[in-house]
Amino acid sequence: MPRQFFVGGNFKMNGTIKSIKDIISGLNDAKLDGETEVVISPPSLYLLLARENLKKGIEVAAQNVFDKPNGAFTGEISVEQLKDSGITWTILGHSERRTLLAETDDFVASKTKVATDGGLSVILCCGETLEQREAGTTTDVVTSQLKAVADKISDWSKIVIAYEPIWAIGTGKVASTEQAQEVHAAIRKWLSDAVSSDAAEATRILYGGSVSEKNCVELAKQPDIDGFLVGGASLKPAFYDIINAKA
Ligand code: G2H
Repeated sequence: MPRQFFVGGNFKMNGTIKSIKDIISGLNDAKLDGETEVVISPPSLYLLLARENLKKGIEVAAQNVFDKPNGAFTGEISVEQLKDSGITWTILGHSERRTLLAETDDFVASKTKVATDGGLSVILCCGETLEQREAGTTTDVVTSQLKAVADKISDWSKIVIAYEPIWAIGTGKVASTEQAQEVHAAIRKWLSDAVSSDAAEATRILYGGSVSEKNCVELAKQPDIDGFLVGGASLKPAFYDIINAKA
């Protein structure tokens, strides 16, 4: 079965009630490729607003979830609360959280397990720094981030992997199509070796890092690139072109 093209919009810590409503009404009215699965991820404060205003068929993702059930965890949001609000996805392991908030591979894996066990789908991010790329350790870094998850879960059917080289995030420096395809193929091979050939065949692997309406079409032609996780461009009408990259 061919893998369905997937485009996620990671708004990060951007937006206001007005600007998010504007983005949503733009998406509701835009002519979007019906073959592409689309998920948007506003800041947690605006998740419900997004869900209530967005048309059916486009899903909403949190940018994080905690790995414990409801309780005394100030500032956190649970899987149960997301599901109660109609939020069906969460991003986990974004490099901004790994770096700025010191999230470890193990913590990301624990959250991924609790999220998928609880019925959420997960956009699981991985990626290397410029130093790691220059040292030739990209595949080792990325696969060890993923191995931490494989050590805790065996069912990858609710996971979409997002490969996001840290040096390409928000910098305007997109990975070349060859660089991206090479890592995506390595991730797929790792899935085949470490999880199963079925998981390797079925799991979507997205590219993220300065994706724009200008570079998306070439990237989308690569055999192991199954979509994008889009940051800055997801706040603009360019997002429609990225959703339609395969059309
Ligand atoms: C990478 C990406 C979205 P941007 O973080 O997750 O952001 O497209 O702004 O580089």
